[in-house]
Amino acid sequence: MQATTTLSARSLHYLELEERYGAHNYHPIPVVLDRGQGVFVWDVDGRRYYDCLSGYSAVNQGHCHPRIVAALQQQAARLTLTSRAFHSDLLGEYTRFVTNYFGYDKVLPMNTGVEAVETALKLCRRWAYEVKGVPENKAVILVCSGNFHGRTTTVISFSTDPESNRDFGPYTPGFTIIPYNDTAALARALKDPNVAGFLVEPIQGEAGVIVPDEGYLRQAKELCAAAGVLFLADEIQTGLGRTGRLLACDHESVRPDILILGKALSGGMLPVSAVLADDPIMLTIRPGEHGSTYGGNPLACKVAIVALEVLEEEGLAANAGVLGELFRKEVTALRSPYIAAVRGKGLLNAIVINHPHADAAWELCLALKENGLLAKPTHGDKIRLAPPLVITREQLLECVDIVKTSMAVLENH
Ligand code: IF1
Repeated sequence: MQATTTLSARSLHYLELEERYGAHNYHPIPVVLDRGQGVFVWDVDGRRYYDCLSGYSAVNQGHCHPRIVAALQQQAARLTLTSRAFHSDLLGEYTRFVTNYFGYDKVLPMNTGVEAVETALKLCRRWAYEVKGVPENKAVILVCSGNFHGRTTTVISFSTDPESNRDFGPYTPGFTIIPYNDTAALARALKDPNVAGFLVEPIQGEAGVIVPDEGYLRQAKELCAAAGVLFLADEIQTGLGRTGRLLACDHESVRPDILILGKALSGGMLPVSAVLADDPIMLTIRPGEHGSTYGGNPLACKVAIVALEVLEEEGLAANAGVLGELFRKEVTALRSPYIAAVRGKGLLNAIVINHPHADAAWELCLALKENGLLAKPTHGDKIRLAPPLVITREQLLECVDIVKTSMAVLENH
């Protein structure tokens, strides 16, 4: 039985506009949303859904969190952008707040996640030449197969996913790819004296929520430290409470040399990203050597302060830890023959579908949508389920019920 997805004339109208006038760089689930609040979003026909993607973990605080919206509105009416040609009161306030919040000397504010990743790569290379003494243009940064760090030309240069990098060459050199969750491979790669850094996702999100072995991050950090190599943690998706701790690295008490944040740093209001590091690394970039028009703008600073306050004051990391355990326990208890595995940490989880048809995960997502839950497959047979961290126990159990009900579509598929 195919999951029938019925679209109203109103929804079709918007899909047609996108089809006609928008680039075709995505294949979305066929639903047109026009409102969000907390864990819920509504489509243009007023149907309500649990948002189990959370804007790819950008709305950890829930859609349109009232305190964050109020901060956005108030600052938007006062001062939104000065450029870094001048100082602003909020940049000073924000830099103090965010460096104290995460325990680093300095922050370099950017906008999108991939801009922060690019910034971290430049910082790591600059440190390698100026501090470690790597010969000019010889710096190597280690990355993992299955990585996803964004879509700029340099970042896709070290992607192992053809969908991300086919026909976008020539690629940026200076990266060595090693297997994820493999400390022996890392140790071997670290023998190269030109290695400047190791860039890693504490959990690989896009690859299908791949959780490394307990101890991997700690051992990797120790190997990097012993080799005089920087440990760069991309916490853009795993950070900010998503996995049950403030940072996914906190599960192993690992302090990255360079910490990369994005997405929920603004609670889903606007692109805000950040790179944090201590002075010996951060001060290798001097005035005029890096920046961006909107980086550190007053609006972003104000919103980020409140988004981080909400995260802490509402205990969202702890909630993610408790409800994530419950989610994996309840889904496992379904004992569905169509679920090969459920894995994750906190409220970053994925269900691996076991079904002969290649489109089974997609069909299941269409059925989930019909039953009031939005999710999307990643890499074919995995469905990422990552609701906002404000979800309640009752709401989470209702989501599990929706998953249970929707599995029926796979029986006759
Ligand atoms: C898309 C994926 C998720 C990220 C990590 C950096 C970035 C991302 C760990 C770049 C962004 C987004 C991008 C979006 C879909 C989504 C995604 F499927 F692409 F991989 F979440 F898993 N590091 N991830 O997850 O941040 O520049 O986008 O702000 O490109 O389709 P960005």
